Amino acid sequence: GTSDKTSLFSESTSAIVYGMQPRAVQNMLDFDFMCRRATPSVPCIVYPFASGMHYRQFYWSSKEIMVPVYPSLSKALEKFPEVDVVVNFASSRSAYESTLEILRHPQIRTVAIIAEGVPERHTRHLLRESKAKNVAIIGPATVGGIKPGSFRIGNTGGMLDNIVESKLYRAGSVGYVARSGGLSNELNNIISRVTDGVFEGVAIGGDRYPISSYMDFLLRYEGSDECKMFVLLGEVGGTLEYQVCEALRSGKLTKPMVAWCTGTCAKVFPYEVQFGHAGALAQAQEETASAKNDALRKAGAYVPDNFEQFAELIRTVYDAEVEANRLLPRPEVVPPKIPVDYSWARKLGLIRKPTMFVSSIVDERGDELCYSGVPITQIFKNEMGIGGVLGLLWFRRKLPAYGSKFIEMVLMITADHGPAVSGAHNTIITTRAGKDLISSLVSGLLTIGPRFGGALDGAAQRFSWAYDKGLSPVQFVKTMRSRKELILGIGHKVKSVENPDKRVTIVIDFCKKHFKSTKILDYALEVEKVTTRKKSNLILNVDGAIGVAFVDFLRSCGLFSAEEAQEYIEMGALNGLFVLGRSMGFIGHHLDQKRLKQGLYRHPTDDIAYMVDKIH
Ligand code: Q5B
Repeated sequence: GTSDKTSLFSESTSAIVYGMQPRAVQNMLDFDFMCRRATPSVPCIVYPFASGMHYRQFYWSSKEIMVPVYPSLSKALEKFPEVDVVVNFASSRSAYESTLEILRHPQIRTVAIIAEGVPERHTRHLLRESKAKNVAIIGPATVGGIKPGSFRIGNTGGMLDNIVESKLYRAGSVGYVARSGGLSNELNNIISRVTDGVFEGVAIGGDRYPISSYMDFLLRYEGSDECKMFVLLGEVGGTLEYQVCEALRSGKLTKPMVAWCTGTCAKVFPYEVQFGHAGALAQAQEETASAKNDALRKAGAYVPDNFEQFAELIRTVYDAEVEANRLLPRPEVVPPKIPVDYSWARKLGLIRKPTMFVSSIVDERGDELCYSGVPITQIFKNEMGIGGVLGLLWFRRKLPAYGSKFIEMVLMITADHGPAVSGAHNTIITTRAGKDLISSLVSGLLTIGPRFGGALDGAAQRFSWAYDKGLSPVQFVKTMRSRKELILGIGHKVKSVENPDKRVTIVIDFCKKHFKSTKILDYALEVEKVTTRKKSNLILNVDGAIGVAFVDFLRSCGLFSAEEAQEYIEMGALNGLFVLGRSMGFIGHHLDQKRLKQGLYRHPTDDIAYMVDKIH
């Protein structure tokens, strides 16, 4: 570590990240942990768009920690008086205003501005303000900088493996300044390979007028005993490198410097070439990379002939310093391991874990939502309809057209049967008690069961069982009577032989016309003949007709094995058809009551036989 007074960052630097950048914050915390810092460098985040103070979860190694998010910078600074750095991730539109706000707080000594494209008149104003207040500004248009072993600004230094590879978890002896954040990563890499590592590195930013110059940082490095040599990686465009030449000549900078300005190839173009950065454009001969390289060389810097020789030259200068006992290589340390992020490790195929859930009907993760593997656009293109969708979601099959039609028919005929039935009645009472749509619907649905609307599965099970057993209709009715069991699917409160249920006729006619077999339906109609002989309302009712017809469909359509067909019947899939269909009606009744503005219902007491005994 360092207690260097000239340094902007130390291993106790505390910084606010301004803007919602959870990835960058996590990167900073991971770096901190790797540097064996005692505490994380980001005690809080400031996000002006947050609706209130809240927390976000981050990792400190494998432990989860909560980092507070404040909408107001002042509040955050009040809470954390030790903070003196702000990493400003505000967009180019708001970077200026937010930096001015940051500069109003004397607590802040360093600001990194990440945004690219901040207007020049704004950066000039920020330059004046920051100089007047003696605040160091890094940027705009930069990843920032890094002080190995102490502090990293945002994403500087790249991914964790890069941090390890470039040994940024502990300080070396080489201080560098660069224009570009991208190239600063390259520098980290080069310097770690050919020397004992980076002391501190800053990318001043690629804009034409970065707020801080190379010299601002080089002078700090000059003042630090731990920084033994400099590396400068300049760029075509601008004249900042001449300030460095001047300082080398005047003796303001005394440590050995290896320098290179990129963009020497610009001279092979017959016109001005704008490189990646706004500032990377030579507007005069002196702004070309070659002119600046020549000047640096003349001023006493070590300048290679081309970029390929840059690394070797750094090595040579470093070795000479070591040889002359002016530089004692910093010892190597083993950094603590940072756990790999789960999602990252999974992506790389490094880990596997048993899943908690299995699901086999819908996959929404890809480009397109798929029902049982059929993309939603296909479903519409092929006009699969509600019946087709239900087939995919309930039975994981592309049903034949007549199967889809059958399902749609079932949903239509079960959609409603008036306000008097148990379910609609419940829905109406619930609505009139002032409840919402879902409560009213659910109240109605909860009445569906063995007596009302929920006899489809029971009918399917019993009739198919009797048929498979070879019981005659009379034997079946007798058996059920001896067991004291009602035959589900038989009987109706109001429908009878004299008042037949048209819905049942519709089902029978459809099945007779389209199904490959109607054996169970035929059997149920024979049973009906037996039961209606006893009482004319003991007809095959709508539940029963649909239930047995569905068994015929499952068994004869050719898409299901006998076991699969049986499984769906035992699972209780068929009552779902009534539930789904009747939901349309219940919702209708709810809306109807609302529309009619019906008040709270109370049942008349004269309609209730009170038989309450006196307790003596
Ligand atoms: N008996 C439906 O009964 C009802 C018998 C039976 C043998 C039977 C009754 C029943 C089975 C369940 C069923 C679905 C409660 C019905 C539906 C949707 C709906 C509704 C709508 C819509 C009607 C009189 C005599 C007694 C009984 C005997 C009755 N059922 N024997 N097997 N299944 N069925 N539910 O009129 O000797 O006199 O004591 O439970 O399939 O829910 O519109 O309303 O769309 O919303 O109250 O269509 O049949 O007759 O109970 O007084 O019985 O017949 O043992 O004999 P009732 P009960 P006994 S469709």
